[in-house]
Amino acid sequence: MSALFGETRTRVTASHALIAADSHVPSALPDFENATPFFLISPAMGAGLTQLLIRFTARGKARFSADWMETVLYVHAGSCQVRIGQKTQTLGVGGYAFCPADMGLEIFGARSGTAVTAFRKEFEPLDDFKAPPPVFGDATKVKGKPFMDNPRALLKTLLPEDFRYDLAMNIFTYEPGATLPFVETHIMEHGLLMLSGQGIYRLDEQYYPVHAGDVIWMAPYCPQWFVAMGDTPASYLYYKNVNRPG
Ligand code: UGY
Ligand code: MN
Repeated sequence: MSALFGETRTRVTASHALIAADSHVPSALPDFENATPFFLISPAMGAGLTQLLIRFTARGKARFSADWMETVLYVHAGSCQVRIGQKTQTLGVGGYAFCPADMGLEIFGARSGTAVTAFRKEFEPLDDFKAPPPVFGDATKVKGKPFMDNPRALLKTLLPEDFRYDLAMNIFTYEPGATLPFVETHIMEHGLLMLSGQGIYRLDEQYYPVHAGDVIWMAPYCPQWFVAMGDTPASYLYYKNVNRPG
């Protein structure tokens, strides 16, 4: 969108935000080399998570040290290597990884043009459950399941459905015209990246045109609904906090 008259689709409210690519502003971090972080969702706006886009140039690397934060990341362009503890894996487009709290995470050997989205939150232990182990995966190999019996709205659940994990990362893909079946209003929070296609997102009382590259934050209890539009399927990656009492 032209900024000639200060226009953008970006909106930030107390219950939700739409961050369009034309309003991204880079940060810099000491453990990032040939890698630029963009903090698109963070506690600074009232969110319980941080959603970070990392753009790499050749041989880019980024490191998060071991602390109370856990990280789940998804590669949406290019390729890189990811090390968690003793394990290293090469991730291409669709590759993902979960790094538990108290473990360090390194991304290195990135190709120029690599883009990674990372969701980070403070880990919430649960009663007698042990800490969750690291995960590496490839979303292109995960089968989508019809959401509420609709084969035109497919949901891929990327992390194990296991009470040790207090977050989920999923991919929702809608055929043109398919919708979220009702206006969801729930205690869980979302961070979201539109991966492809376009549609209309209802957030609270507003209806927003959205397309690939847009980022959305939905606070707990933000009413939400989506319809895919256009000639191609619309797909989004999203984070959700799960498996813990409110
Ligand atoms: O998992 C979810 O809450 C999902 N159905 N929400 C959403 O797509 N906005
Ligand atoms: Mn939801």
